[in-house]
Amino acid sequence: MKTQVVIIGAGPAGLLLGHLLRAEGIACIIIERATPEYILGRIRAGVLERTTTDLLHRLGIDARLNAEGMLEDGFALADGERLIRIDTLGLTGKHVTVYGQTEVTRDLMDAAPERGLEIIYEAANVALHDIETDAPYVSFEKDGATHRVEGVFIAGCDGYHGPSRQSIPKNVGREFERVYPFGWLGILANVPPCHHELIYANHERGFALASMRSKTRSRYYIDVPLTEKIEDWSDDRLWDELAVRLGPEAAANMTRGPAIEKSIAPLRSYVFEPMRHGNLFLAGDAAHIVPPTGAKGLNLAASDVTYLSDAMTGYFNRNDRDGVAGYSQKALARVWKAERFSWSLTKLMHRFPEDGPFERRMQVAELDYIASSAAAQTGIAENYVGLPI
Ligand code: RFL
Ligand code: PHB
Repeated sequence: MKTQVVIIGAGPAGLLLGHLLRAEGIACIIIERATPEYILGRIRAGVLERTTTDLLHRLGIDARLNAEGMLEDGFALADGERLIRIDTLGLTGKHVTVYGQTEVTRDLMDAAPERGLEIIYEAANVALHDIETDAPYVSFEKDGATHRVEGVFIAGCDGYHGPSRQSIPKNVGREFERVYPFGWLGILANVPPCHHELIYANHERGFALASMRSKTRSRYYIDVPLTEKIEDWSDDRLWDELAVRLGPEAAANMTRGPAIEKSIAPLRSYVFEPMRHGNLFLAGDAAHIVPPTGAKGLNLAASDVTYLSDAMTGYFNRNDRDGVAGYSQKALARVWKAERFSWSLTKLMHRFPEDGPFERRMQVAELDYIASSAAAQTGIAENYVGLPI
């Protein structure tokens, strides 16, 4: 098989890129290891930046987003005593939208056939070849046969563990990494949210987040040591812990219910530079990971593929090579700012085991400063709604 762009991975990065390229008449194929059901079963992001919703509007894949997405005017930081409200709408003129990654992915998958976007699911042993040449290709196995797809470019949208980044020789790239000493234990339940806006809490027992998917479905998280086992967290134990960490007001409004999903995700900051090697381009989690505290992961995948589709469109439709040459640098400039924001909010809102009384006082002072300063709140709001693309 021959195409223009071979995309590996049908997560948000790969699906968005595929649609953006198809909208410009560029041929592409997505090769995905898992089944659609498996991908849709993963509960991940919940908050979309304006930049991401703008992209879905631009693609016209927004009917459900418009009907079901919840526009949020702000969110709160809880410091154990009070709620510090960050009025994102008032401070930046922008909302964020609560609309789950599962729903975004489903909408993009459903729109694929009518837009001529081919997705090959359940492809085994996906491997990249000759990425440094003008004739790169991807091989995979399916239905007992080995297949080969040739393209001008390969887009590695296969997440943190996928083969794309790993096919880049070790000596040409540089990794930057910070691993955190805790994970987030998340629960999804069909109960109304305890508050109309998200609450990020720094309590003496640890971090908690009250989030939501709709008016009848809530998503909550607490941080736990990485040694913690999910079997040790009954629903009751988790609800009790959430009630303590989120504080009396949220607890009073919290409706408990059985978990429809419960899992622990490790936290990591990671960047791989450069995001291009030869004719392979990395996008989304394949190139970088942020801790979820800033709600940036999916949104960064969306900004990467916006840059990448513009670059590839220039190459194929206007014979302009500057875009592909500048992709990595342009994407990384935005990635690093989101890394900084996610890392700083993680540091501010979590109790690190290695921290002593000095670090704690720093958190208290910073939260107090944020509570009293419109300038500080504006900085947080501007990053939370998403920096310009
Ligand atoms: P994905 O979603 O991991 O998709 C990669 C796809 O590649 C496939 N793949 C392969 N395909 C072929 N061959 C192989 N060998 C392959 N190996 C892998 C995989 O099956 C998969 O389908 O990466 P992508 O597209 O870059 O998207 C990134 C986002 O998924 C991620 O950044 C976010 O979920 C992060 N995230 C959040 N982001 C936000 O913007 N807002 C949030 O509120 C938010 N909350 C979260 C999050 C991530 C979380 N977890 C579990 C990591 C909350 C959590 C708990
Ligand atoms: C979520 O709803 O899953 C969510 C929301 C905000 C975050 C992280 C996760 O910062």
